[in-house]
Amino acid sequence: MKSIKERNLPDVLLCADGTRVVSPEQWPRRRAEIDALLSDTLFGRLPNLPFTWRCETESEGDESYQAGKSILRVVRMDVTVGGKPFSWKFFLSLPKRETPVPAFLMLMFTRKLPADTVPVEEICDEGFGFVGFDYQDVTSDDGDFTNGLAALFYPDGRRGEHDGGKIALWAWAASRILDYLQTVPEIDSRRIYVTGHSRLGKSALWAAARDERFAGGASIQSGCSGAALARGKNGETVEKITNVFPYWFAPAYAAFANREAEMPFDQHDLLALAAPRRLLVTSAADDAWADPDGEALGCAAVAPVYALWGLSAPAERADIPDSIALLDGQVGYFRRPGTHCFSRDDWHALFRFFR
Ligand code: GTR
Repeated sequence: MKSIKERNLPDVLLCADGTRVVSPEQWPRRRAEIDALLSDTLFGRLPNLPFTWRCETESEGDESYQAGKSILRVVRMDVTVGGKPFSWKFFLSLPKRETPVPAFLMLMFTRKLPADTVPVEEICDEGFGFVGFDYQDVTSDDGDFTNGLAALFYPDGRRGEHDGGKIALWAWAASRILDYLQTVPEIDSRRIYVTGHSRLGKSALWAAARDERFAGGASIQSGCSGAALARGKNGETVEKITNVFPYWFAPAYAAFANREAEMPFDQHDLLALAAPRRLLVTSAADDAWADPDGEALGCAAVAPVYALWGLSAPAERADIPDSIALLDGQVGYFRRPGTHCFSRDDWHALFRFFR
């Protein structure tokens, strides 16, 4: 594997005017620069339109839900953006505890509320609340910008070069649910972590990056344009991803196909926007398309940022075994054997890391 040095990454601590960030006090300025870079060139900016939100409980589970250990609530989110309305549903599963619980907000691949592809009962048994929504309930996973939230932001269904794509819209939806979660007494509002798998791992990283009310995030095999470094990447590349999924990103991103070395950022910049909050990156050993080594190096490359606060991230290693759990720092890295999937083992890493 190519080392961090060999990849010639842009210096995450170097401001555009040549000043170097050496203290936490200086970080917000650099943070704003990175946020602007990624907003313009990677995920895109959503048009700055006024919005409102309100939530309505649609149903509550009965006493037998999870053998009476937890409560279940299906909630409808009603938003207006630029005066136009749209609604979608999400669900909460919260263990009955005396004090507010930390919670995971998951962008999910299932329309079933409550989801049966996620070990919700086990998550609650571990003392975490679980909140989930189906990403395609927000807007479709394709190039059609005339449905759902996309239609509110882009009334004619068209986008400019730097406009936000579907990932930006899914992340925006996660932030609206976070607005509501801040008001839920059973949840500890200072400990809400956003997570998702693959394309939704990329979206979770962008949600955590943009919304500092998230106490952190966990990307599960987010790969290309997620946690994996673009320079020196194996498997999927900027060219491949922007050919097949141009609508996930700002149209401007495609200009960097086969020109990764010229990008003004790399994916450690995305991870840096989570600092100094908790960040977990996970890989599957057989997930060559995502590039597990590139994901591990992304974590190592963000270490200088976390070091500003005296916080640690996994150190760079030349060889990484198929099973490894580096879960003691403020940035964690986890790899397990097997293929591309948000598995039970990945959840166990989340429990250990966010406990
Ligand atoms: C793949 C895509 C990946 C990843 C994955 C997924 O087809 O190339 O970047 O996002 O989809 O979301 O499952």
